[in-house]
Amino acid sequence: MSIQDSLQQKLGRVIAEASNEEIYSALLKIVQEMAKGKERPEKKKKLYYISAEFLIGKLLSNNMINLGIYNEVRDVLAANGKDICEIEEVEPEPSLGNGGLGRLAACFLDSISTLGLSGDGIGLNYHLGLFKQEFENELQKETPNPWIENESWLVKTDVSYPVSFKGMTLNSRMYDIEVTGYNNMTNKLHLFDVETVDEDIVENGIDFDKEDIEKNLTLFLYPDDSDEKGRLLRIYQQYFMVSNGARLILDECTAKGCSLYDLPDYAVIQINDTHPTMVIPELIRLLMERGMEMDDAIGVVSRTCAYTNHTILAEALEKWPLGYLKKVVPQLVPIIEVLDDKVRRKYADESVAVIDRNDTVHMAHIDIHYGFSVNGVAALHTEILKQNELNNFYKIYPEKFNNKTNGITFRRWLLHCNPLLTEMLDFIIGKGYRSDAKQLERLLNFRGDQNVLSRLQEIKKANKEKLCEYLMETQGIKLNSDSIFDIQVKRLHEYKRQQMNALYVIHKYLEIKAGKLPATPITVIFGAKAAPAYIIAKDIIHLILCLQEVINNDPEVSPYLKVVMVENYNVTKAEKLIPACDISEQISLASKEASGTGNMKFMLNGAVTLGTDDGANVEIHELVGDENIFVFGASSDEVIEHYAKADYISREYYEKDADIKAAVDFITSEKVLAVGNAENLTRLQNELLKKDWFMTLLDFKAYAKKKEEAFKAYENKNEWAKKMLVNIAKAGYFSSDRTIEEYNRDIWKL
Ligand code: 26M
Repeated sequence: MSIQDSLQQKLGRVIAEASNEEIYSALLKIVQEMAKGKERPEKKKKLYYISAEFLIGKLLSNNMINLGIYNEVRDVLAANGKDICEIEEVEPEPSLGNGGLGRLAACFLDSISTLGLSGDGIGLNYHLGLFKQEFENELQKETPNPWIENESWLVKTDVSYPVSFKGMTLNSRMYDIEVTGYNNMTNKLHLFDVETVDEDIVENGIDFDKEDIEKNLTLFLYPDDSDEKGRLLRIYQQYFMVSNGARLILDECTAKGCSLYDLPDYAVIQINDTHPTMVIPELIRLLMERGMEMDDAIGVVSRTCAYTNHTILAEALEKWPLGYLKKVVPQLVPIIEVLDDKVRRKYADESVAVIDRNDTVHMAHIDIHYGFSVNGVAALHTEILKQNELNNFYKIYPEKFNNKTNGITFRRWLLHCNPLLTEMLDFIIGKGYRSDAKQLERLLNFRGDQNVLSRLQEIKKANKEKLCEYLMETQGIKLNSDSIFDIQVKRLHEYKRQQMNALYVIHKYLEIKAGKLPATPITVIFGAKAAPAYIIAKDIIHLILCLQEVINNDPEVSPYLKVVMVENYNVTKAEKLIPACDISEQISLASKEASGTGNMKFMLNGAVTLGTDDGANVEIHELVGDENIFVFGASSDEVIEHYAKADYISREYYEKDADIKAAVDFITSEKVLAVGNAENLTRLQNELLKKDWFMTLLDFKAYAKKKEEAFKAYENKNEWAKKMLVNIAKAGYFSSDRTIEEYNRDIWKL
């Protein structure tokens, strides 16, 4: 049946007369039926990717692209007076992740299916995704973010397990989301839920009773990107996820005839950061319950589990007081004690213990001792793990450590979000790059082709215009599509240094006020959510919103400089912002950003990186060469040395440099105080002067200088277009298809 016919059949009437909502729900059903027909037959060995977060974003268009029906649907709709973009607007975004780690898991599922590998995701069915961000009085306000509607991608299954906590047993329910691969079969994302969850316990914003576990267990995705709160509930969530996951895995394997002693031949479990680490003691417990000796169980589990580390930030490394585990999951405590005991008998080094002298359980230590693989997410990150953060473990288990540089799915981050660029690429280098991303390098042959360079500029301009329209409609902000779009979008964190970008904005503002005008007007765009309990992060948002007020309303300055903070930055907004970007801000303090994946998305869409040699920026730098990236700032070695010597004093930089002083002083100037709060602004200023843990002032001058260089380079339109071209051409390496091939080759061996 043609798309036209099946759409009409589902709608029960002609397309032209149906509402966007009706069309959305009809398409959802069509896609689900098509995906069902492509389910993978069971294979002997399967990957289980366990993650507390899967930031999948909207699914309709992506699924249609992967099923190969997107263009036909778009054209059928258009022929009936409907715009596919408006249909897309109807779908709520499932924001089931905080940022990079959750989005990575989603890209991985896409690539696993696309490569035809047998692998499912296991996670939690949060009823409310990451909070919705609203701006009120130049401050972030959090409101609930529901995404489950009557018609949704979730398919209820008959899988259910009783999960026991101290003094309470909860019955689970498994829901599935079909994960369609590009031109291939489908795998599943299994999301576990409790049927007793009650959305009515949420009040004023995102508050709720933290102790009513039956009603709140899967109610919320934790909004903390690094600092922890409500930790007991977090343990409930984690155990619920892994206990369900472990039973599903054992059930599936036994159904395939696995004897449990050869579990590693049937299953490999990738542990996404330490959030699912309790799967290790839980599997040991379940195997013992099924009659296995403890030592055998430990051996089997250790050959099944592999661990990915995503951060070296100390505050983000999970450590649970043993007392918490006793309160929530006492059944795991004797097992964790044995795991600790075995380590202590073998290694005298206190720093590798599972339970430390303060009775705190170090979750990553369980993964490293009792998993067979430990990987970092970019070359530099893995080196830092080996040589610094996890050096004591690396000395014990050098063979376990390996690098898997992150990647992104080109289906979402090119084909879907940038149809104009996709069309051009199809035309000049053929469609092969869609499944073999390295073929993007063919674009290099067109470096001297004036038509191609002009077309790249036209496409960028068109994408900027589209973004302008969107921001006008959604936030009532008028932007100039002929200005340079300089964009920093990512979670708000001091190590990512949005505050350094904000200081530059002040610096530029003061320059313009003094009569020094930029050759081309500049638009600085931010998008970021701050963890609700992260005070300084919220103060940084406040500063940016105040600057937006002050600068955009200053008629002397606003023709040359505009600042915009996009409200509620999420996957959907990223898809609109990234294709419109000229300069990609990747300015973390070197050594702190494990990889970054936004940097890859921007590059793929023809933005030029302005960044530090940190995370995957290092690899971008190597691929595109010095001429096609703007790199500045202290190296990771220098930064690590500053920390070791504790010799960085931010005030010295403030006192000896007039530009730094002027920019920092401006934070509490009359102009800013007229629109903002003294409390927030003073606190932020003091943080920069007295602490500045992430060394903003250390790199500020180098940053400002490099940014001027980038702006100057932009003036030569043709040379800039060549930089765009090289960035796109070299982005192939960052396809998550490549990343997943490496995981499979070195770790999963499916
Ligand atoms: C912690 C406590 C309580 C609740 C949640 C958390 C928590 C949630 C997410 C802590 C960390 C979380 O994510 C860390 C993360 O996103 N790391 C990023 O991972 C990306 C994918 O590998 C990398 O590209 C980024 O550099 C890294 O910051």
